Amino acid sequence: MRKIIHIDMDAFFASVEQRDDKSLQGKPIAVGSSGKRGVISTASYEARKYGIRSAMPSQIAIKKCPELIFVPPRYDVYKSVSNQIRQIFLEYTDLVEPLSLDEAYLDVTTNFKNIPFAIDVAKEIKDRIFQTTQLTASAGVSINKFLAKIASDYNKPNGLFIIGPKKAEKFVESLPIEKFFGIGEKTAIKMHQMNIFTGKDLKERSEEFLITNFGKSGKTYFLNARAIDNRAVVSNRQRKSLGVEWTFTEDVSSLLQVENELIAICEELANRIAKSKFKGRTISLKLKLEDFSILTRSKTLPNDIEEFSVLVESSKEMLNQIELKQKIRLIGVSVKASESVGEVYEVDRQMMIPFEEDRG
Ligand code: TTP
Ligand code: MG
Repeated sequence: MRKIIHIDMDAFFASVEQRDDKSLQGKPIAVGSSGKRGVISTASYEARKYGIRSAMPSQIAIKKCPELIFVPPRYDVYKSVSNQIRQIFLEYTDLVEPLSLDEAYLDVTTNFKNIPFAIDVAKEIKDRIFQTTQLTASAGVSINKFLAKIASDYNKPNGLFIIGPKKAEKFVESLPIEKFFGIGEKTAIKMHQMNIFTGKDLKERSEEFLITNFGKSGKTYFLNARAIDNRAVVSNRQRKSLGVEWTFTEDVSSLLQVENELIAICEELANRIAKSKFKGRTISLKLKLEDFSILTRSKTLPNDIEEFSVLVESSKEMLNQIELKQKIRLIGVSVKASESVGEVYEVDRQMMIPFEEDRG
């Protein structure tokens, strides 16, 4: 039986800002820009009471809470806090798998301090995080990643929740399917139409049924419904892809303007590929259209993609094959990793939304 902990900082960017500026404490704040195209990275718990959430357009947030205070992001500070908490994790185990700046799985089945109960490791880590950073984290403890992550979310903020081996199956039965790993909005709707609302409903369906209807994920749902998740905690994850994208200040229809931006994006991407020594052969072009729908095209080349000229050529070719019926809101190019290359995982997700905004 494994002992897995999932740690997730509370309202991470916002808590850092409130920590460093007393005048923001106890107030509804959002990290991001209030501009016309601004999107919120995260909101303080005070702001969440108004229904403000990550990824929400700032203009909508202001309508919900006119006194909302906007704070620009300071990634270097978040990154250094992220390093501080990572150092704490590494005092307990080598098996640390970061998912983003503020979140990680730890396998503490055996741990450097020989602490027998995982819940005690989690308590200690939470305390150490608070002493070191003056920030709170929530921790979930369980027998696998799937349940540990659900547990950390259970008593947020400053939560500590354990789903022990004996209670795991019952717990999963009562879980709404939206909480299952990999079940997003679309899949949830499909499941509801099949009268699947809880883990129990899911468990009553056969493996064949789930695979027929949900493909490979069906197998995962089948196992998870039985509280099984055999994924290992993997340290030093491989970076899966490297990409650059850009949101236009105004939606554009001019192909020339799109191509010019594509060139700038490929330049930036080529720089990043060179810096990180990233290796990949599959290049993808992504377009977000004015109705927010997303179009992607991919192409795999015979060799690792390094050069700017190759990036531009391939992405232009893909762009030209698309028949555009709408204006373009966002354009992005990314390269996917070749299977066998080892590259330390870096965190990009948080950077995405504000990054677009910074440039926009
Ligand atoms: P989360 O852990 O998802 O959120 P959170 O820490 O703000 O709040 P919670 O207490 O619910 O854990 O993400 C961590 C940080 O990543 C968050 O502070 C800001 C950033 N982020 C974005 O920039 N965009 C996003 O869409 C999300 C979800 C997070
Ligand atoms: Mg968090």
